[in-house]
Amino acid sequence: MRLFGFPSSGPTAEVPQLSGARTAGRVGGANGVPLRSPDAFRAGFSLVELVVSLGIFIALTAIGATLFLRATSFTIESLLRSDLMETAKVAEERVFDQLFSAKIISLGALNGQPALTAVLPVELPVGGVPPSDFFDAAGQINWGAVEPEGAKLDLPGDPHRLTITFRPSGVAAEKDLDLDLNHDGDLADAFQLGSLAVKTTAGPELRLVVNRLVGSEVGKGDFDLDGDRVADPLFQIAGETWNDANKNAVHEAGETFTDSNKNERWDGVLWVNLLTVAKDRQGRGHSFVYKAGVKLLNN
Ligand SMILES: [Ca+2]
Ligand SMILES: [Ca+2]
Ligand SMILES: [Ca+2]
Ligand SMILES: [Ca+2]
Repeated sequence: MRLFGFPSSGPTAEVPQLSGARTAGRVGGANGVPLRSPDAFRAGFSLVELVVSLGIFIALTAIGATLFLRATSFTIESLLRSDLMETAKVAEERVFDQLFSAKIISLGALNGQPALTAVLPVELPVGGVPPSDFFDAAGQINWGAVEPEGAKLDLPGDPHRLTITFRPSGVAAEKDLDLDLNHDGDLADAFQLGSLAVKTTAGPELRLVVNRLVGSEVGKGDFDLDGDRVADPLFQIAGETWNDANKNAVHEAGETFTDSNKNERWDGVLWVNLLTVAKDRQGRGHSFVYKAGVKLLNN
């Protein structure tokens, strides 16, 4: 049976014929093989064939459309999740590029948000050959920041530092995202939503993870990002314990420490803990946690 066929057009075109009409066109041929008139080959298809063909066509179209929509939805969701991961990863890498050789000078709050301030080794003229160096004439590191006008020393009364902080721009509600972001078993909590801001003292502000970074829990502060029941602040300095004499959460020269690994110096790690969220086209919330640490050489 032909599933698909169309009658020829023009004056000789026929209307679809029923099977009974076809047999009327038969004539006897050699060896008893029935011959069909030329018109019989242009006979088209029967009404039953038409209905069956249409039914199959409609069913295949419906299945194809469903599969297409599911594939499209899956692709869009995958792209969103990939984007969430990528923005968090890029932010971590940009921050660590800056902090890899930095000296952390404070970990505190700026405008009520967690803020990390550091100085970096900067290359400055020292005279002679080579004409510039990361060390001064006495062999000390030139601590400062690269400002828009060039490398600057961080001096009392003339600060040049790098500050990384959280800039709030809205609120993310668990109920809206349908995600238990703080892993406490309910969807009743809300969090600040914003961006990671990176800025030198004189420089323009660079914003990362724009409007997708989750800050502190509204009314509570730090919370557990990854479900291990331990709070994960945006910035966290961990490592060997020390007597934090000036209470800035940073180990500095002169603050005594417990030298657990007996290498005669303080060993610490700066953790940057990021939680990113976004909603897909169907309104479903997605989240991604990215925690990474960089070893500090603060002494
Ligand atoms: Ca919750
Ligand atoms: Ca945790
Ligand atoms: Ca300290
Ligand atoms: Ca040590």
